[in-house]
Amino acid sequence: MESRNINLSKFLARRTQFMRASEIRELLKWATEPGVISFGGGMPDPRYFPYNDIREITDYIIREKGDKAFQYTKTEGVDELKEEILKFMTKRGTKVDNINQILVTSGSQQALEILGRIFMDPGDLVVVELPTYLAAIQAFRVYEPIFIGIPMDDNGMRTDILEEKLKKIYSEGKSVKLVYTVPTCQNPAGITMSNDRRKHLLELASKYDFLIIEDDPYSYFLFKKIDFRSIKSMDTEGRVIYLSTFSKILIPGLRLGWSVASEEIITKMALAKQAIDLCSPAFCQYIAAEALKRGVVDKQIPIIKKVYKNKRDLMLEALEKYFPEGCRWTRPVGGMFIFAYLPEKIDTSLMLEKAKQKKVAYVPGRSFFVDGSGWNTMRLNFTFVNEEEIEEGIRRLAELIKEEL
Ligand code: PMP
Ligand code: G9A
Repeated sequence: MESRNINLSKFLARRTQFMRASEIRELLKWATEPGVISFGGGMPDPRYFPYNDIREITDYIIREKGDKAFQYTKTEGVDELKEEILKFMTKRGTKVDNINQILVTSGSQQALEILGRIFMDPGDLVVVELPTYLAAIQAFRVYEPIFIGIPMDDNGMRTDILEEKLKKIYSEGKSVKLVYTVPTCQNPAGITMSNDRRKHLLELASKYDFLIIEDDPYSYFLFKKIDFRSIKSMDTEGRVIYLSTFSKILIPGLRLGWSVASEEIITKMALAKQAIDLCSPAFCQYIAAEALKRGVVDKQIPIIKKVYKNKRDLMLEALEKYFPEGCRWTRPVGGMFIFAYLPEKIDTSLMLEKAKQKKVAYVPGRSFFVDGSGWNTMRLNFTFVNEEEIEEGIRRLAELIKEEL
């Protein structure tokens, strides 16, 4: 067929101008090639995937439940899975009243997109942490909110600063619609918000009438005993939309996450989901339900946690040994990431091309900041690499940084 060059931009919807590639997804194109030491994407260590369990479960599902598992299913999710999620959440301290408060999504990433879709109009004020999860920014941005970044310290989001901002915003006759937070083992900073701050955030939500999105993929991997409660578990007004995922506690290949919120919110989310993908894969949902039922998830969590803690320690040691003066980094209490601040003259986005040549990958930090800062920062994932690669990878990075100084 004859091919002609068309002017595509003439056809594209306005919202496409707000679409940006995720730095993490871009990295995947080269960071997983042989020889590259990748501190890039937040990928689990594949050596610890429960291959045998999943093989047995898959056989069982095909044999016993194939008719349902190979079929379309409800948009809200397979009831059997939602029952298991309810028990799992309750056991972990967040009581869910009934399964109508749960929506199964295609990864929690889909929930982020749905929440942008149902809640954000152009110009709406949305609060996020500085830094925050870049793919949440990516999902929300197409709906054109105005982001307000709130700094963090070792106790998480500075809710005192948020309160000051809220006072000012409301005195100008405006209002905040949503606060998005990753309160436990934050991505990218590894910080966990204290209980006092969580309570304060809820008080502010009530006083100033906004919703909270509590995104929680990592609370399973807390390396030291910290007393914390999910924000959702303290939510008496139905203001919190809680998100979690099977990606880190089972396998990301299932592409399954879940949301917990009031029935009213879940109904709206499900309506949006219908138009996106009708339902999440039933086959995966039956596998996840069975994995919860058989205790595979409960078995995986402590195994993975131990491995990740050791890797975090190895990375911290290597950073101490190799990174030059003028660099500082977070000491994460859990999760998968260390966040490093380099001397201000270094632009880590520009430096990435050289890192590629040295076969070491990291995520440039700028995309985690909604205020345009963070050009001199980088996120280092410590879970995907093998233990023996960590020191060498950090040595390569340190060499690069010294060359830039
Ligand atoms: N939120 C946060 C904070 C994440 O770190 C991730 C994955 N890295 C996600 C959401 C999305 O995870 P998934 O779609 O695999 O459930
Ligand atoms: O592969 C992805 O995009 C998921 C990983 C998220 C992250 O690295 O934070």
